[in-house]
Amino acid sequence: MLRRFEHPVDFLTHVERYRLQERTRVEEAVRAILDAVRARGDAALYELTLRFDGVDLRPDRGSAPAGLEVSTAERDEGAAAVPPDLLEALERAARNIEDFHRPQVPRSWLETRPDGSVLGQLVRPVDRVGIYVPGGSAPLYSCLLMTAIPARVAGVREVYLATPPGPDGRLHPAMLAAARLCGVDRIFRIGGAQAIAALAYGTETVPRVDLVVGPGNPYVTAAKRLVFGEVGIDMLAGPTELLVIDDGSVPAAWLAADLLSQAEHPGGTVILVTLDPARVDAVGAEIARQAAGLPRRETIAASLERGSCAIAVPDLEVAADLASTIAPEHLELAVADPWALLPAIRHAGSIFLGPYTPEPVGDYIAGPSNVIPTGGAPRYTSPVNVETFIKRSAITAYSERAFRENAPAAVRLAHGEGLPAHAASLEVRLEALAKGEVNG
Ligand code: HSO
Ligand code: ZN
Repeated sequence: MLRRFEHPVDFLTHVERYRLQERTRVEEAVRAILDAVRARGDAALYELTLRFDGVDLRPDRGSAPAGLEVSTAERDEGAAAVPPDLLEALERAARNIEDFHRPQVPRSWLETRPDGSVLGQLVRPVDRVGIYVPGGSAPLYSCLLMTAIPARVAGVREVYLATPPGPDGRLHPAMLAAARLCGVDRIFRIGGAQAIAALAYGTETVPRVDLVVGPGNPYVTAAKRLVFGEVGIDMLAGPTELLVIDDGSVPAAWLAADLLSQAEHPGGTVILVTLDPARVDAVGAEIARQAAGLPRRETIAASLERGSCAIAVPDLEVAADLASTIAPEHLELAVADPWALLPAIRHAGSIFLGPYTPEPVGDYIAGPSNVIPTGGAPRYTSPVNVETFIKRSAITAYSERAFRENAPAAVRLAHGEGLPAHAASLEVRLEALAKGEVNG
């Protein structure tokens, strides 16, 4: 059942408290893991993999498969084991993801000003990206497509995958097939905070990357926050969130199914904001009925008991305002006229409009990435996209005239800041020009 709040302030406090708890509770444990990998490299990775994933990957252990990196033979063998209909579905998803991201590629630009100076921006991709894909609770190969494809479209040279090994040390065949589809260069069977540490710091086996992307549990998310600065990160994409705004126009059974889809992720937060107080009970009853038949009902029950909740509000304006304040990862506008409501939404990671856009079309097939900021981060950042994998170098080329006209003001500013060596770099040129020592 969804915990019901009568007052918006209590409702918002509940959501924020849950998020804070999720952000901070694992930080100490994560620091210890990061330090171990930084200090002892591969040896620490083998130990932590044995401790957390229950598999001994040390090459001298005789257990197959061995090693932190997945061999070419294992990659081929795994990918070949994927049933054709699943492969076709992966290919369809890959096409849709590529189609959505292609038009996002930004262009470099240069502009020549009347004074002869040239200013601009040079767009360059990151060299090497490490993608983390969760695999413990479910092998989220869809997240691999949703990150590796925009990275490739952006022109990233080297794409690595880190994902936890299964109990037999192997990766899910569909993960390997997805990796082949999007041209992943190297695959490491490492999970959790230790995978983030390996990608960020580098070890004997894992070369350090420039940017770490991908979703993860609270350990992975805390690790990304702690390594940021040594390495770039996409954003903080922690346990999933879905907020549904409901005006009664979509069947309660459909909304219950949508909410359950995200409650099926460990630690998921699902929130119903409805115009009709009776719908809280109707959707709640449907949730209970449908959940009883789902194999992951324990995970679902835990998700529903923690951050999840419901509230009835007087009108759509209040609903949009509450949703924007929460800034959820996913927002469904399950209302008769979603386009009329859209302008009132200020913050949400990915927005789903109308009765035929349940959140899972975004998880798997529509095209926009399913790696989306959570925990309120949509207030200031975006889902993974081509821009995630590029940066822009500023370009400045002054002409003599531009220099003559602008340098004196720069000299004044430098003296004002008390930085005479800065001023001198400009003055030495201005003096030469004044003496006619240079012609240009
Ligand atoms: N809803 C998850 C992504 C996902 N769901 C992948 C299923 N597979 C976080 O946005
Ligand atoms: Zn999902």
